[in-house]
Amino acid sequence: MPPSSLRVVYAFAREMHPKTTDIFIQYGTAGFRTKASLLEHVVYRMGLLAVLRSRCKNGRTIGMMITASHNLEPDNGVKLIDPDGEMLEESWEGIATRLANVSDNDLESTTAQIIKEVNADMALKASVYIGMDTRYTSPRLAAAAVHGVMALKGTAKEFGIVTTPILHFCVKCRNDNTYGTPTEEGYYEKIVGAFKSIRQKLPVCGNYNTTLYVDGANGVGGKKLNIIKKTLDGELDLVLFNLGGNGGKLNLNCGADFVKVSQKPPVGVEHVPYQRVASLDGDGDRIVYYFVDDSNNMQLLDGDRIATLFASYITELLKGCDATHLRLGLVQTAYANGASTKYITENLKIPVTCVKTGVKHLHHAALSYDIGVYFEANGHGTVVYSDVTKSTIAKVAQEGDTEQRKAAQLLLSFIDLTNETVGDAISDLFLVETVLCARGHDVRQWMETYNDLPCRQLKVTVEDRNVFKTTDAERKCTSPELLQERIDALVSSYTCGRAFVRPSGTEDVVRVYAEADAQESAVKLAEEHKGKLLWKMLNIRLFSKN
Ligand code: G16
Repeated sequence: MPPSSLRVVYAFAREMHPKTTDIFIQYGTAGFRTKASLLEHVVYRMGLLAVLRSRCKNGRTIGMMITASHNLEPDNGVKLIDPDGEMLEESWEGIATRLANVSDNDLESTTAQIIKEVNADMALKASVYIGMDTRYTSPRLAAAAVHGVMALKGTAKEFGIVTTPILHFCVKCRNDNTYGTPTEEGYYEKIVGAFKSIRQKLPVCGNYNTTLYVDGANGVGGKKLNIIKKTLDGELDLVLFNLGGNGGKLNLNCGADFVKVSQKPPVGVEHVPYQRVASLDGDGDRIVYYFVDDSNNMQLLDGDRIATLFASYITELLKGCDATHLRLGLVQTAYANGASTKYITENLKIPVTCVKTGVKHLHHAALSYDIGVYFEANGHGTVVYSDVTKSTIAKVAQEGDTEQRKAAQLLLSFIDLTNETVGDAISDLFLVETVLCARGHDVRQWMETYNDLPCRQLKVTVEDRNVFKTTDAERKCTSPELLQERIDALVSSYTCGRAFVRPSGTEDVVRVYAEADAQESAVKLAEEHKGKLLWKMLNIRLFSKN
């Protein structure tokens, strides 16, 4: 494609997706997120960038997902997916931010500069897969994405409404046909097929009950489970709530983020004491479990619990396969409950790595293990397995003794059931159900493994969240000045106290996390931070050493 034809990049922008705001926007934790009305030009430009990324990857397919995941309905967002189904490489985030913020008049020249910088061969073909969530603003943004791809003569394929993880899966399959078929049906075939194959090997036993209630957050995940439900042949009886009808609003007082942060059950779900409930988020990439007890108190089984469940079960299977030389590790973030980290290291004896928030960070750290289990406490996570792991287990499944072959076949199906590209609520749901079924456990037995330290999470709205800088996997604040000293002073008066603050990368807020030995203390500690933070922001100059 000759550079002169970049004229169309400007023409499309000016005529169809003009930049109508000067508000600076940044590629954050999971792409660009803001009010949907501010995003059309950004999504168009990300269509351009996706084509360049595809050309830089020799024409391999790149994904573009239109979603603001756990955010409320008026927001939307866009993120790019790399050829292996992973999040966009971090070094391109700055390029994305630059392209999103230039004026329409500078768009043509900036595109030309970027082509030169990244050395994109414009003669190559380019392929971009586009998916969207159920937000009413998504179709318009998906159209802008297609126009961006067309403007640079790439080929766009639209998947319509899909969960974020389904799109990640399809991108991976398109570039690596050993992983599966790159269609929504191909995803169902792989995941449901693996689940049924496991169920044939594991009879339902003990206290495990095949009924599972699901809170669909009024988003796409519940809708897709409604399709899957019909194909489960009674292996799992899904009772679905919050599917988007009856005026239910996306993520509003429901969904994984609401349940985790507010520590309350969602609206719209019927509650029966001790019945397992899985709560998904708006685009189906996060999941937490909970139940209400007979005093109507909610007991949460969050991402940390799911991670420990997976890690302990995989450890058992590795022992069964006599393959304990394979290194299993767990990756968490600062939000991981201190009790879970203690349980993993002291009881399960599994190494733990702590990284910054954002699945991209967890995913990369997990790849350093033969088997890497990664989860954020908010329910975003999955498991990744190295090629050596897969070939070792496949060999045991062929050549081991009867017991070893049995364990290896179960582990191979467990691997097949995992969406290794990214955290996936649907795949995780079937994995959790597999482990509980294998152990014959109900939610009380799952809960008994360790006791969470009481914790509290709050949001603080500040004038400029960018003044907050952190280090040590976000466990320490380096800016504003003196803030960390104050946090340390506050925490020191609490038993088992721990707290941190960090700027969100998906919402215009600063997040506060606190834990302590008692619920009232955790709440008090978080509230104290909130108070201090606001005061700090209002009086920022008073604290400056200058
Ligand atoms: C996204 C990211 C997660 C992150 C969450 C909150 O989730 O994929 O890794 O934990 O945002 O991030 P922050 O605290 O920076 O706002 P989702 O489900 O919204 O895509």
